[in-house]
Amino acid sequence: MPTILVLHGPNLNLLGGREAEHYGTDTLEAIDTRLEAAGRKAGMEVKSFQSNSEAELVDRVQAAKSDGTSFIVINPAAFTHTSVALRDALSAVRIPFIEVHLSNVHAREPFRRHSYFSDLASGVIVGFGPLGYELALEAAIRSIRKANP
Ligand code: CA2
Repeated sequence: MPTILVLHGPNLNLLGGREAEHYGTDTLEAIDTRLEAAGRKAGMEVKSFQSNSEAELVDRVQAAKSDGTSFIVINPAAFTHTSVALRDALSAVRIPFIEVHLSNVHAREPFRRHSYFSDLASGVIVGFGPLGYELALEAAIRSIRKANP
């Protein structure tokens, strides 16, 4: 069964509380549960991992190289704008990935417009709130099916 890894960066464990105007009202657990169900329906396994630590995210991406992960959906959160280390990890493992942002990063502070990931990503989804993860998962599922007819 193909496996899709969903990675969430720092502070996304706080979803569902403050800053609902930017990030919506769903908890991360609710988002992950929906993604797992959508994956099951498509005959694929969805594994989710959140960390506030850059090192743990780098380690998880490296582990994906040998744990059967076919595709990664990632919201690097604040690391989007800072992390060469996470970018290098994604580049090194050569697993296709989609970058997701809940908020429209282009309509916020200028520093949020630059991403260390977008040029390596298969695609980028911004501004649709939690729905963005589901759109990314659907794109990942289609891409896996296309590669394995
Ligand atoms: O829009 C997104 O998904 C972001 O990746 C979210 C990051 C932000 O640094 C990026 O520029 C855009 C921040 C995630 C913080 O999440 C919170 C959730 C609830 C309460 C406070 C923070």
